[in-house]
Amino acid sequence: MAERVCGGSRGKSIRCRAAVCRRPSEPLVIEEIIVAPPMPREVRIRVISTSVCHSDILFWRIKDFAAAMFPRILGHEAVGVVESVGEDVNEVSEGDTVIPTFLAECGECRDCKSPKSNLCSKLPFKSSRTAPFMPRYGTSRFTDLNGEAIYHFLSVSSFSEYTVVDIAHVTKIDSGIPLSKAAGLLGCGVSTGFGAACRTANVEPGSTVAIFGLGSVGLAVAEGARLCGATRIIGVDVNEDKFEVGKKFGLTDFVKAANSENKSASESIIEMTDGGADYCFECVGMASLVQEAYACCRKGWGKTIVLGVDKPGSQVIISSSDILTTGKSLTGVIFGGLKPKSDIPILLNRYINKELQLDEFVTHEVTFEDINKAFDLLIEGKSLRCVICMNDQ
Ligand code: CXF
Repeated sequence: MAERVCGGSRGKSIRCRAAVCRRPSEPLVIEEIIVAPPMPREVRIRVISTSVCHSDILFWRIKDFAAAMFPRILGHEAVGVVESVGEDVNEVSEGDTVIPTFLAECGECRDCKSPKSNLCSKLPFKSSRTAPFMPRYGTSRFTDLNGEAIYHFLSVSSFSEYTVVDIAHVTKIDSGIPLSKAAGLLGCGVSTGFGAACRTANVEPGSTVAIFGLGSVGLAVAEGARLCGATRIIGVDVNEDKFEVGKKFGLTDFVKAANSENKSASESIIEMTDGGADYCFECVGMASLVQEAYACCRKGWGKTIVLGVDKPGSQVIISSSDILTTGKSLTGVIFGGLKPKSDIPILLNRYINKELQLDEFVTHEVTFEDINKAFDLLIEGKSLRCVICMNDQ
């Protein structure tokens, strides 16, 4: 029978609590589940804290798409401690502090070896299926108490006291660092925004930046742009309160999206910047906003970067003559173009050195039992990040 406690659990199944998504859009149910031991090249992690990101909400809601696989354990932003490792895992050992990520870095494939890509081709990111199983074996490590398999999510599934993650998706953190609950944010939101500004766009000092969507990802773009020396950082959102929040991450101006007056956000930005922003970031996941962002990036050298996750099948329309004659570029990026194992420790050091703001993204904290409150806060636009603290086991 599965063990309830961690001591001496290596090689055995663990019985623990998880917040299971049984049906789309319904509150998660805290229930006991069984977590199998890690297979070769896998790691079983005791989750310390986790947070809800908009992608969890997107896939929690989806009813009629192939990715809607239930029951499922969502969650992909977390920090934890290694409980045990499977065979052939040398990179981490029991007791190590780790950040799991939805993006892999095997370190061996052509992409991992190239500085130009973060898209590991050995364990590739498949957005349409959102990783319902362990990536190497195509099987689940979770079962409910009736013996039914529970699907994984984005190779992380952190809404559980214990989870199993492939070693290619695990970044070891220096255990000497006093661990902040905000560290898990480096597993998705903050790295995505920060990396998009600093790595993908490579924002230069003195540049003008426009950010569509001022959630955590958008504000992490602002934080990155601020640290790169951008002089004007314009935030676009439907919620005016976001300007005040965004000032501490470097926002200098605000444009209300869809603000009537017969003027679109892109028109306002073109006027404010005398022709368009040097860099535009779409952080919502809405095709119409990608078009808006592209419309207001500067001809000749403007760059638009898409970070937001839109509904499957959604299409962006840009005229081919605009593409031909404006010289602007448009690109999308996953995880801000960062390689998790190589770059998360660098970001963490910048945080320790008090350059990169991380704690400022955590606006709320709840216990695991209250995980559904964390969903509500994000859906209502009241939180940037709500950290869910697992109880000591
Ligand atoms: C990700 C979040 C998880 C789903 C795919 C997109 N965002 C950042 O790159």
